[in-house]
Amino acid sequence: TESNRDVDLAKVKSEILSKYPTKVARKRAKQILVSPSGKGSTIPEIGANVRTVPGILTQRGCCYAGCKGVILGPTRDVVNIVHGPVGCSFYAWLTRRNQTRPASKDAPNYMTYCFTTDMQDENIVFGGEKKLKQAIQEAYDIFHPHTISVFSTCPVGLIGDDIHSVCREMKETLGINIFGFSCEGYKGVSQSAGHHIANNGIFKNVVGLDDTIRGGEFRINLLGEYNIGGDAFEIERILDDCGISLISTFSGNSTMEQFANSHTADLNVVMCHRSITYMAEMMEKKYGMPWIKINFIGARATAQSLRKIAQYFEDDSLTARVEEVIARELPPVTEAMETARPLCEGKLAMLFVGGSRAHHYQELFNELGMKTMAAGYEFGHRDDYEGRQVLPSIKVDADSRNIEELSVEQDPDKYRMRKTEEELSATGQAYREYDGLIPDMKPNTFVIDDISQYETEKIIEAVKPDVFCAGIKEKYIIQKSGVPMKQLHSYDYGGPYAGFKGAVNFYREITRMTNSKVWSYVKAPWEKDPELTATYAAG
Ligand code: CFM
Ligand code: HCA
Repeated sequence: TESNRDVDLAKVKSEILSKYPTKVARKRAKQILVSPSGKGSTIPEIGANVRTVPGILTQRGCCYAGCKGVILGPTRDVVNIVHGPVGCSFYAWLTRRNQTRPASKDAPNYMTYCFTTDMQDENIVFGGEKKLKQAIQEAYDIFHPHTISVFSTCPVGLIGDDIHSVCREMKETLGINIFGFSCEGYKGVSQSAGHHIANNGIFKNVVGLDDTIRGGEFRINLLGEYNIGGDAFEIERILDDCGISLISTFSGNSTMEQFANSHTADLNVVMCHRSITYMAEMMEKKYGMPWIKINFIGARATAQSLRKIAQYFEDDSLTARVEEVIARELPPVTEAMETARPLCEGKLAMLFVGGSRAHHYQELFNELGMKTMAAGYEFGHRDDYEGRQVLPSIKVDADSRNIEELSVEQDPDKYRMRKTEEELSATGQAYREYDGLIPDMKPNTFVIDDISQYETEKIIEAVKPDVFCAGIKEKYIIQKSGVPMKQLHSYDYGGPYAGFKGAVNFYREITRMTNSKVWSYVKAPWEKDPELTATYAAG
């Protein structure tokens, strides 16, 4: 079956909703938007960051996944102990493809290990604090790490173990940095709560502990880049070529030492707004460090982001160097784009991923001339969808910035980080960023929050996209319906897809997938099984 771009999406929506109980339908109606295009005041509201109705098969994960797996997962020199049943820890063992490159052969890298207290029934009844203490001691005796962190999973919250007092006690006893995260899986409605807990914990316990990473003229932190499939390596390469010093990345290819020094940078650049803007805002408030939003997914977006960083520093030599790098990097990317485009142009994509990629990856599909027919986040908040106004930052003299602790109140003018609206219009720089998924959608498209398996199948049936992007739980049902499926979480063992080289990899991958004939031989369950079709029709 051919893809169908002219399908009546409002009808598809009402068909989907008609199968739900009234209350569920009312809730889902707010989370499914048809043709949400339009900028400025016409941006529609979306229901987001709300509880999934029990019984619906969601793509979402839990708070613990967001804290331990996502934010702390890519940091190699911390022993992450999961306090909970072994299954919780095993779940998070190398399932996210965050790569790492230790500085030397002897530098610590605990990422390949899986540490857990392995709580048993007996610990649930009598408490697990002793066991946690023992686990910390054992990890210390075997590995001698400089940092240990502890993550609570659901049962710990239910029985009330005080992991923080255990951490404090062991920190005192062992003389190393030990801290805990109360990131029980059930907290919040998705991974998102875990991001927030992780940000707060790193900020409180690590950021600002050290200031020995020196040197570099243009010092930045890259926030919200997790080195999936080696993305951070490509971005590191580009920044290095531009002469921009990366003090720390939160948290792709990272170390605790980098976090500890991150407050000494001049600027925070934020890539995944969903998971890490908390950190940018806390650093702005406490250390007076401005932040800007960037995106290294897509060749044009990468070039634009580099220019935005250079613009912030207002330095001619940096600007020249950035332009040199762009001029050198773009031609081979453009060539690859031009080769891929005739094979991809006009095809349809659907993207349902986490909290920022369903938006960022549309850049790459645009470059291929493909239309994103439907997109949505698992756990994005309204600002990720609708966008929020971000005023450009003004340069702050790093020397006048008190990196110990800035009191914003003391001298608001000196430490003001963002231009006011009056200043913007005075400079003619009346540019306000309005960044969000909905403003970028084309007419006759869907935006769907927390899409379910049932909705996924119905939309595939109606539209038959040329490629569907999501995660491992969705992969095989999508392929069984005869649609090529690209994982945008793990990249299916491919990547990197960020930066210039990443764009070329992505063009090739999507060209290969959308031009393969094998998918036309697969019959969807509803195509080959009349009984199933009848069951569906009967609802
Ligand atoms: Fe940010 Fe991420 Fe994402 Fe995310 Fe994630 Fe991820 Fe994702 Mo999976 S931090 S919101 S919680 S970009 S793990 S690297 S791929 S769902 S879209
Ligand atoms: C997570 C991590 C995840 C899962 C990906 C997937 C990732 O949310 O726990 O479902 O394929 O990127 O690894 O988002």
